[in-house]
This record gives sequence, structure tokens and C-alpha cells, in this order.
Amino acid sequence: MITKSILSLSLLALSPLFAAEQTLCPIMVEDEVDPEEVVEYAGQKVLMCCGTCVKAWNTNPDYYAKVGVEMDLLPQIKELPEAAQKIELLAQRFCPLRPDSVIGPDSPSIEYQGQKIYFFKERDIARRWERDAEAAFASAREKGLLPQFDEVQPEAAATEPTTSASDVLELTITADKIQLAYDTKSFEVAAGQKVSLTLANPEQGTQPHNLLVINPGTINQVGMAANQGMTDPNFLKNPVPKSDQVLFASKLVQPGESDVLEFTAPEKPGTYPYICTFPGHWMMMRGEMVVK
Ligand SMILES: [Cu+2]
Repeated sequence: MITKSILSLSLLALSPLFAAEQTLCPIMVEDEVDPEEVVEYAGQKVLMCCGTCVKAWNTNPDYYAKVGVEMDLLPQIKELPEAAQKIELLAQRFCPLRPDSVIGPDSPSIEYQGQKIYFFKERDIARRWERDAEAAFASAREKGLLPQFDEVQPEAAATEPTTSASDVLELTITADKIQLAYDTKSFEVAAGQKVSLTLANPEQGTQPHNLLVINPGTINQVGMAANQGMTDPNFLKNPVPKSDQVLFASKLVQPGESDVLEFTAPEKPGTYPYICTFPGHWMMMRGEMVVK
């Protein structure tokens, strides 16, 4: 027994997975590090692949450290310094022309269709982007490199919490036409506030959906109960599982229809999930009602 545990301990020490060594550059994230290209950060050595990356890092070490940690590229940094923790990362992560190169707030940038686009190299802008900006933009968008242009979620406007519990919070949550998703992933409500929630299913939708507000931490329990009814035609007409965890449930809404669910928010503050319990949908189709 003792021999065995000693053996597995030494295997552990040998395994690169456990050695927590940095192997890839945090800026050109597909390139292996060069032990000569090194910077100090928060008392740790951070390796780069080349001098260009060292320079880029030095324009904003906290920013790149945070990106590197988020991408699991810097295992030697166990905790980011406070300055880095406070930084809000840009929506854009990589250069649209060099998808392996991380950009930062000090990278060269242009205004395009009302948004800022960052590039890894200044000279790429004239040489590669401006030659055919439309094509370059379309290609970068297709690759998901410019998330700052993703549609702004309508939830921001719809989900402002009303200030007083005596007002009715009215909101509409719309199911996606194709994907198993609600357009609103989260909304806030005051404890005990009245809520009038419209669940809309667009005409071009292909699936029926409902919306159940359930007790905190019970998604799997309620979801699995719904899956049980998958082969029961009666259940599928109104797939609300019999469970004490279900607080409020809409009707099953067919494409082109909607249902208004009226209820009073729980008195107990917390995060109450809402899910669609048409069998199979709950895995993806969910959001959170935050009771304050
Ligand atoms: Cu659904």
C-alpha cells in the first residue's frame, strides 16, 4: 500500500499536467514559450514566445495577466493582484487578422460601424484590413473574433428592477427561433413583488416551450422529472412535472403564440431558476430570476 502511494506520488510529480508549468505564450497563444523571453509578474516568471510579445505584455501587464489566467495559460499565477482583478476585459480577445494573437486596450484600433476593433499590429490595418475591410470584417465575424458586434441583448432594457415592491414588474421573455434559449437570461425582482411575465414563442419557431420558475438549486431535479414524461403524449400537452419545487408555470406555448404568467415573487431573496420543461429543453433553456 505504502509503495503504491509513493509510486503514484512520484508519477504525479512527473506529470506535466500537475507540474503547473507554462508552455504556451499568453499573447501569441499557439506558440511555445522561449525561456529567453521572460518578464516578471507578481513575483512569478512569465514566459513569452518572442520579443514582440514581451513588448505587448509590457504595455499592460495586468490586462494580459488576467487574460492569460482566464485562458488557463499561466498556471504559475495562483492569484491575480488586486489591480488585475478589477480590470474589465474587452469583449474582443484576439486580433481579427491574427486569430492566435491577444489584443489589449492599448493595441492599435479603429472605429468600425460604431465599435472599436483592435489589431495586434498597426501595419496590418493599412496593409490587410483596409484593402477590403468589408470582406475582412465578414470573415472575422464568421470566426467569432469580434463579439463586440454581437446583438445587444434586449434584456438590459426590459429587466431594470422596479424600485418598489408595489409596482407590477412587466416583462416579456421570448424564445429563440432556432436555439433552445430564452432571450432574457436573468432579471431582478423585489421580494414579494407582483410579476406579469409574458412568454412569447416567435412565429418562425419550431418548438413548443414553456417557462417554469422553480426553487433555487433544483434545475436537475425538475428537469429530470420532465424528461421522464418524454414518451407520454398526455404529459407532452402540458409538460409540467409534479414537483413541490415548481413555483410558477406557464402554459405550453406553440410557435406564434404567447402566454402571460402572473405571480408574486417569493419573499425569500435568492436566485430562482426558470426553465423550459418540454422534455430535453431544460438542459439549455434556462435563466435566473434574482429576488432581492
Ligand atoms: Cu422549450
